[in-house]
Amino acid sequence: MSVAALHKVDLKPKDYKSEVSVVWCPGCGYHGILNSIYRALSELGVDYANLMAISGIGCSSRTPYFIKSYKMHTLHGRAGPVATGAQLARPDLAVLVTGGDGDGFSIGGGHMPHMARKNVNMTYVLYDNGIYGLTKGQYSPTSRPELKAYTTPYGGPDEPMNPLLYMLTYGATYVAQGFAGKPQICAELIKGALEHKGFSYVNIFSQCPTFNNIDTVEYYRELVKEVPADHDTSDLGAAMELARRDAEGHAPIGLLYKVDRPTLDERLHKIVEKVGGHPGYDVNKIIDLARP
Ligand SMILES: Cc1ncc(C[n+]2csc(CCOP(=O)(O)OP(=O)(O)O)c2C)c(N)n1
Ligand code: SF4
Repeated sequence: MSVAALHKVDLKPKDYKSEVSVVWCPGCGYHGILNSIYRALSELGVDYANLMAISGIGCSSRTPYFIKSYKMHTLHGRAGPVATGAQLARPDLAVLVTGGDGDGFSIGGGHMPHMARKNVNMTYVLYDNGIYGLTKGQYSPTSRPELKAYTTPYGGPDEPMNPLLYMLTYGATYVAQGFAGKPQICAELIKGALEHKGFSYVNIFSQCPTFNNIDTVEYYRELVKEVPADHDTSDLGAAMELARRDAEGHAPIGLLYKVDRPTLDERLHKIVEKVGGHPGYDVNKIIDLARP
């Protein structure tokens, strides 16, 4: 996140609520994630005049409506590229992307590697409920084959992908995982992600009681296990090992990986500086190059 947005105001979590009422089903894990976002913003003292919340399409992508900030509700799978544009145009803004597993890793899967690899200075919170919620329950890239869903009435024909392992492979500089049923941990992880300079990714397991009848709160409670206190968060190999899950199949929750690397806007700025670029540059010099 841009330092320009941090530690600027003294606001309570509720002060980040917009005037729009939350539309999610009762019992949806997204309520917990949203509250964790409010809490993280409040604890960091983020000035909402410098905050840009951007989403794709899905239940999770409704999040920006509920946050007091500048915002964009874009197209399915395209929140990341739109956010990259916003961040590069205004590196002083804090950019927060929210979206679902279908939005991020199905239709948006082509953009994920490049946001991470380029180390775009923004935070991506992915609400992972193992289903397409808004379109009434089709299986997603994180669904387990056991899930009998709308388009897979006999179960899924393939294995789920591993969001954490993908992001570690793509080169994200902050990779964490939470569970909506543990809002305190989620708030801490989102806070760390927002504070981090670089591409930060937080995967949050979240129950969809309306359409996913196997990834329940109880299932996730059994699934997750906190990252060991002695885990070295600068060790990529150790982070990948955790992401692959332990012998009992537990999914890690906590911070897996965090390193410092120059961000895309820093690198671009250096290039502009090197060539002496400035807003008043005479564009005719470039046009002249094309003359026969
Ligand atoms: C280009 C395009 N294809 C398909 C859709 C239909 N669509 C709307 S939301 C959605 C997926 C929602 O699932 P997910 O991204 O996991 O978010 P959730 O609703 O579970 O939060 C799809 C396929 C669309 N809006 N645009
Ligand atoms: S359909 Fe599922 S993901 Fe969407 S609001 Fe309802 S419970 Fe949440």
